[in-house]
Amino acid sequence: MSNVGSIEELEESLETELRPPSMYQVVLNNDDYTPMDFVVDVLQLFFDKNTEQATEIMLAIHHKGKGICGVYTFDVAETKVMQVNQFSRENEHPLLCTLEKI
Ligand code: TYC
Repeated sequence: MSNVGSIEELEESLETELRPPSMYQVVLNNDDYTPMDFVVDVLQLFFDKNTEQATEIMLAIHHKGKGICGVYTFDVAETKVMQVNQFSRENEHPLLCTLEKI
C-alpha cells in the first residue's frame, strides 16, 4: 500500500487498490503485404505462442481481418504495441498492432 498518511488517504488507497485494473486486448490487423511467416514470428517473439498457436492466430487474422494476441494491463499492452510496431517498421512490413479496451 502506498502513500497512507491519513484516514482519507487510507480509504482512498484501499478503494483504488481493491478495484481490478482495466484490461486491454492487443490486436494484430490484417494487411495484404506482411508475409505470413513474419506474423507467426511476431506472435512467438512477443506473445509467447508456440508455432501451432501462432499459425492458428495468424490464419484467423488473415481470414477475419484482425485477431487478439493477448490481454494485459495498460502499461504492458502499450509496451507490446510499441515493440511490435517498431519491429515491423525495422523489417519494412506494414503490419499494424493496436490496443482495445475490454
Ligand atoms: N494477409 C497477409 C498475406 O496474405 C498475412 C497476414 C496475416 C498479414 C496476419 C497480417 O496480421 C496479419 N501475406
